[in-house]
Amino acid sequence: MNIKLEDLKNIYFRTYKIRQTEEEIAKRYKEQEMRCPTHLSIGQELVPSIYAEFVNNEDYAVSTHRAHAHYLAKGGDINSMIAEIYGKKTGCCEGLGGSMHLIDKKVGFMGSTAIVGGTIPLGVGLALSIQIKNEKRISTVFLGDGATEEGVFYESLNFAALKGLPVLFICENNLYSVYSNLEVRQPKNRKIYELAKAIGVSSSYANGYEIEESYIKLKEAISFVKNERKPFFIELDTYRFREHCGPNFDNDIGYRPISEYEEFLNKDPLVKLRNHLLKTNLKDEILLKEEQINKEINEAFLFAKNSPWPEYNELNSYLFKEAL
Ligand SMILES: Cc1ncc(C[n+]2csc(CCOP(=O)(O)OP(=O)(O)O)c2C)c(N)n1
Repeated sequence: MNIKLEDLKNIYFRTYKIRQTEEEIAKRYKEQEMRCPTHLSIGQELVPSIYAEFVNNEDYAVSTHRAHAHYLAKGGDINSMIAEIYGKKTGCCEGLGGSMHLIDKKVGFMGSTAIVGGTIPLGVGLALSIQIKNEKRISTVFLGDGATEEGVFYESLNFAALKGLPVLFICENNLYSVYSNLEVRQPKNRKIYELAKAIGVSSSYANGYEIEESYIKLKEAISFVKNERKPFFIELDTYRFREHCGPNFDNDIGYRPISEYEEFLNKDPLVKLRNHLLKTNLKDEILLKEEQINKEINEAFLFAKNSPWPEYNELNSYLFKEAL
């Protein structure tokens, strides 16, 4: 592969950490201690893992209901994330938000919401603030293919193009919006990234299961926003292995063909990356690091379980920000 080994290792460890964290959530979900809905990214981890190679803590990012991968890739604190999912006071929203409301300002992860498309204008607004303050950082909006059907998507891209804002839109196209395939939601042969181009936002496409292609295209996209200080839209194909919301597999309900699911499962980039790295002379290092990551994840669950609940009377505490 035409990617430096050091970078490849970083990408793999990030992908592994996200996958294992979510596998652990799935495993423990039936204990009924996590009482909020959770949308897992299992199968979709490669794109945020590569993205993280080219941004730093100064750069902003916002995300969707499927936010765990983006939060962790951006360097978000895992203890705060798991505690948030457990509804604990030590969570990143003090336990009042749950899985879909993740935030870690220390690493520039500025939030996620359950409203499809809801964070698109927030990411554009962050880019406007960067422009006004003449800062070097960029803003990133993670969105799904379903969010491109919301009116706010068009308004936000239009505004970003008009003002020339340093914002990167990363559209993870996993083909589905809940149980509806793209084919029943958008006209045949429409390419989402071409739609962005028509609005005036430069754009590109990559197969999000091809490691090298995604690396090159994401690098180009981020360099463009960093250097040109203009918006860019990148669409990457991906796939989720589990149900839309929850820890289970839902292929039995018939909304997607098993053959399609198996096709993506067979080309799982995490497995591909791991096999590739195990063939190098770094096998011991890889296995040791995986063990460390597993330990970090287990400790995050212990931290969450042992953390206190928020007080009942704190329920309304964060509805309004106090006037300055
Ligand atoms: C404004 C709005 N409409 C509908 C919903 C219900 N809903 C939640 S997730 C989702 C699917 C979104 O699909 P996509 O943006 O492709 O993201 P994915 O779930 O595939 O990651 C829908 C329709 C919602 N939360 N908000």
